[in-house]
Amino acid sequence: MAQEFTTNKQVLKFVEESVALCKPDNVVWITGDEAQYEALREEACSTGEMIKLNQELLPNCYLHRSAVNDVARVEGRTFICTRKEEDAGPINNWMDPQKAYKEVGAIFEGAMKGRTMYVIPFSMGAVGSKFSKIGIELTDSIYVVLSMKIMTRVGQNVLDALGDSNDFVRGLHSKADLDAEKRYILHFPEDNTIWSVNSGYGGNVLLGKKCFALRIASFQGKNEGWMAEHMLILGIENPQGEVKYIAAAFPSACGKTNLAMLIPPEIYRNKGYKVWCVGDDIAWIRVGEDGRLWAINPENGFFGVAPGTNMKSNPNALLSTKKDSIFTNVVLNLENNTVWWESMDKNPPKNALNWKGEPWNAESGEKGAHPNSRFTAPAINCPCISNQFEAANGVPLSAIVFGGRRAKTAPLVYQSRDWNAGVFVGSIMASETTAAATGAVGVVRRDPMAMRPFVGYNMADYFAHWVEMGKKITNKPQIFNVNWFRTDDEGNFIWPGFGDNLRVLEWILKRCDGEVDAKETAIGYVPYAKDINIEGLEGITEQTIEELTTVDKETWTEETKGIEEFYAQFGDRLPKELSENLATLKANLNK
Ligand code: OXD
Ligand code: MN
Repeated sequence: MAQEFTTNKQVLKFVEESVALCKPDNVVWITGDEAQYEALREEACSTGEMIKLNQELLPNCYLHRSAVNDVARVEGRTFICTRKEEDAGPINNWMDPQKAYKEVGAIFEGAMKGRTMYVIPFSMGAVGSKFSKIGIELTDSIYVVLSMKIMTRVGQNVLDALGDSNDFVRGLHSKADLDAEKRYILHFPEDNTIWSVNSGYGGNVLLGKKCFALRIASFQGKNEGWMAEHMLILGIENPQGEVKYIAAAFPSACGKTNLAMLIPPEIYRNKGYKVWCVGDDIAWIRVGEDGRLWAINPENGFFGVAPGTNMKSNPNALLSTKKDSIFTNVVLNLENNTVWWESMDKNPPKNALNWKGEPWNAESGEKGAHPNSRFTAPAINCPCISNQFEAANGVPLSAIVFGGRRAKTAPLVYQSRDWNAGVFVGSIMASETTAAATGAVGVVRRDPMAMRPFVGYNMADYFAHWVEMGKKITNKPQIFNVNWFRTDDEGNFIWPGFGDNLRVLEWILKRCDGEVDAKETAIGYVPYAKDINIEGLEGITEQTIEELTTVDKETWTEETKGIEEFYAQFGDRLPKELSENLATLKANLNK
């Protein structure tokens, strides 16, 4: 009986209506009880949905393979269903909500026949914190249940915290037939509702993540005066033991997880610097009573890109996956029943299955793991998880950082002149596309605040919301842009990246504290080469830093044309603060 879990009429109604639509054979409420999870793991292993890995080397870890046509977010099939099309804006796909409920409802009709519907009550943010939000996801996938357990806080205590309130997001997911032609990821921000059908890929089906914590939450944030951003949050502890926090937005698969968990270079470690990870993907940000911005990570785990994660690039992430984790679309090492992916180490297994489950050998020259293969790991496993990870009010932000993957244009780092100039900097972000979404890889596209695929309403209004927020923050963080990906004429990255990015973050914090001067350029302030600490860094000289921080007028003049084109789509809805900043940039470039 559902009433044993909650008497919340709205929750019961949502479940009943969804049962009537999807017609599952059974309904199971997820209580957070370990015995229930264990039974589900066993069931998933018995059907082949998951594979139990070596329990000595990887306790409580499992491998899952998605359908081969279902390996990434599908932006082309992701819709914002607002009553008015203009409220979804020119960047989002839009569908009329009535049409969406009807047409996609027909796909959900009877989709769970012969299956079980799982009811997952989950909290984004610590259960009961006033900054947290609750959702109920209904799904026919055990993989989703077990992944949601890692990525969010799940269970009876969430229903108890919700009580009789109607303030929860309704998420309905069915794998249906995994038919790519009938795959839809629909958001109804005006109804607090998400529908996802015909996919089993995490980014499309773990509804707490992109769908709720970014698309629906960004809409809620606009209405309620806060912000939901595609940002990592990290704390930098100096040798005196003071911790300062930075939130940073990068497009998908551009190294947010690596930056969030970075290991300081040796000379910093020796001095006593430490880096603490609060979150690697999403930040919910509010203005605190002290007029500063405070951020929480609403998630409970990491859904990280596996290839490229290794003991050099990100030991903390790799160590986070050593227990209680789920791997998706990686190589299965048949020699010891563990997992492997490209560049995990230099020893690909000889006897192995690739991400599709086919016999595979590295000598074939083909990749064994899918480029967007993932690990889903509990945040508490991370050796550098911040002691503020659960803090109900979050952490205060000293700086906001934007960054993209740009071979030329953007310098290693620059600081915006003020808040609105910072909003402009975020709005003009561009990056080369990656495998995290379906489509061509390596194409430069505008990805404002790294939120292009994730703003749940008109992006022009989202920019306006940033400008509005600026008026409420009396103690503003400074805003910066970084680019770790500048290349030389041979296409090699110039900046070493990874742990050495701390050298740039150190400059950023010094700027926040007014400890160093900077050079004014057309786009903002760049460092004097001497102020980036290159001690102990092989092959990098002050001259290299000079090169990395140049602002080339010609390239930037070209860039302004792209910005103008991008802005033109928003017409009159574009906030004047942004057109003014574009005009300033053009004037600066003409000086
Ligand atoms: C992610 C993404 O999975 O941005 O975090 O695609
Ligand atoms: Mn992301």
